[in-house]
Amino acid sequence: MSKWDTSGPVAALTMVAPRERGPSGMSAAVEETKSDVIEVDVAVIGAGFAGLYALHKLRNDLGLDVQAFENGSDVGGTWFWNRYPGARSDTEVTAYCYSFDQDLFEQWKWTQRYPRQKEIHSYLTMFADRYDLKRSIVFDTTIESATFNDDTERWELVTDTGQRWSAQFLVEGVGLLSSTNVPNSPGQEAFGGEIYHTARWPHHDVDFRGKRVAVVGTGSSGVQCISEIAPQCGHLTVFQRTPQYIVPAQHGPLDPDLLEKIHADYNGYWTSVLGSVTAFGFDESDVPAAGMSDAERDEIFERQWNSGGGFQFMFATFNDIGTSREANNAATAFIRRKIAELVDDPDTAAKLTPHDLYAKRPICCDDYYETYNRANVTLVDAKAHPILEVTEKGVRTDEGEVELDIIVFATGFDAVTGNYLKIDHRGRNGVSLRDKWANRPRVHLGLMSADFPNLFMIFGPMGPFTNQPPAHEVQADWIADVITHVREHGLKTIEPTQEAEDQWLAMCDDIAYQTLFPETDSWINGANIPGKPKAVMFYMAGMGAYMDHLRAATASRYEDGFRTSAEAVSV
Ligand code: NA7
Repeated sequence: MSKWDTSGPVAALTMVAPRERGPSGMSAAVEETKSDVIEVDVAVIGAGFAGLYALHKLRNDLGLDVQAFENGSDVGGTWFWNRYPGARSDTEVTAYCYSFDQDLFEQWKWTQRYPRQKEIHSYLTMFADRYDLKRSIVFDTTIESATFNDDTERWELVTDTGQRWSAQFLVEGVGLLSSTNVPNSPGQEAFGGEIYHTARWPHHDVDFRGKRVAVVGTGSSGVQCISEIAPQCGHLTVFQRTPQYIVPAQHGPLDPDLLEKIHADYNGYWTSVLGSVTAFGFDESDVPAAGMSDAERDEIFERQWNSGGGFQFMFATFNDIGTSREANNAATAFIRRKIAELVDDPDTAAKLTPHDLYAKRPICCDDYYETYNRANVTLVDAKAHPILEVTEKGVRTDEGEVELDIIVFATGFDAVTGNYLKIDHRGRNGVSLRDKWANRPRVHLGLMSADFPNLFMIFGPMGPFTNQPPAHEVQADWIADVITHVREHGLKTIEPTQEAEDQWLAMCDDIAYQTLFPETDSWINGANIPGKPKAVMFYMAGMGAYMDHLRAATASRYEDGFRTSAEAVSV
């Protein structure tokens, strides 16, 4: 078996401290309960941004009996796992946090515009402590199956530790970008050095000094760790399969004027975040690039380049980069010229220059292109010369063997659907989620799927393509309202109708095909995973418009597009 083969890959095997085991090999808590089914009102899966807020909302605000499950050994989700060098948010932090508690916002002092992993993890730890959440979370525990019992109309959960739980409602915050993608290059077991995946990074420091390092992959994770590792290591070889358009982040301290503005009108700030397209907290442009002169466009691009941010470059410059070829071409021409200016060696610059549309999740990183001017960095075109195998000493391509001490896979995720499909979900009449989603994911409002009653997916497929934490809160609040509605109206279950789900999918497709995003291959449409169906997986009309749909469902008191089952009335 490959060393990646267990629950997904990589150093997960070594980095998480083993659980305390009882005589049978199970944890003490599990020993006590393995034969019993423990009943709760709500089960929450995941303890990242989404799961923690859902737990707080449902347990502390609604007073429900809630149990959360987390496969990591601590809270944090993305920010527990992604500890690679350079890992940081690339969303302006004032919008990359919880909004519902103004005291929390005022008390927590972020140090930087784009905080590092450690700072965000500390924030989530503080959040869990502030609301006393950890006592309701079982860590180091993976939900293996979730089965809807048609008789009891409850979800039955089985964990990898043998525990059995029963819940009326199941809320999953399992992570959009969490199920790791690891190349299946043969020979990984034979490698004499260290191998890591960015999203399963060990909890100990990795010493790069004097080492020969390879980074495979140049998405958001790859570019962040490339820029950070290069100055630390002996030699860095980057295996780039597809070049991307990368603009500077322009990291720095938090803008005191922005903090002042938020302080002066806290609710107004969040209303504007949630009313925008991206929910990133910056002013989005309402000006189209199409029809403007090249000089006028370049002036705006240059200004944005200097103030930084990937989503900002795509959405704060003009309002049609994602929809108009003319606008998109203007943006890509500008970035291509920057690459040529910034990279000294013309051959390297040519390899780094993309020629496709600018229609993936936009990336920003400081000093990325400049990194290739370092004498200790080599760029390999991994499309022309893919890694054929991992050897004892390094990796082999058709150009020969590259000797290495450390291999870093920055190869991304089985995004959006990956973690949902790892759990064997069975809905009404035993219908399997894996079967239902065999050709594409099917989820109404990005939250609920027909035949899977009382199952809520925070940031499930067909949800908004936006900054996540504020959207998590909106979705969890909506879920809380639905659960309250069910309980207060003597209902047992609620689920979307098939018709509503089909209409939502058709609308998501219609909107997506008015943009350029379906025209490039990336994790956004599933094209990064061999064999995965390529499909629209997001609602692309923005956060403000998405919230209108949630409000409409609430206003109809879940009459439109949902069906419910009532509690049996005893006579
Ligand atoms: P991404 O954005 O999916 O990037 C993964 C990178 O890894 C990308 O450059 C891929 O090339 C490359 N890749 C994947 N498989 C291989 C193999 N087998 N060989 C060589 N290169 C490979 O993942 P990230 O973790 O960087 O970021 C994901 C999101 O997390 C990001 O958008 C943020 O929202 C946070 P490809 O482009 O597929 O040719």
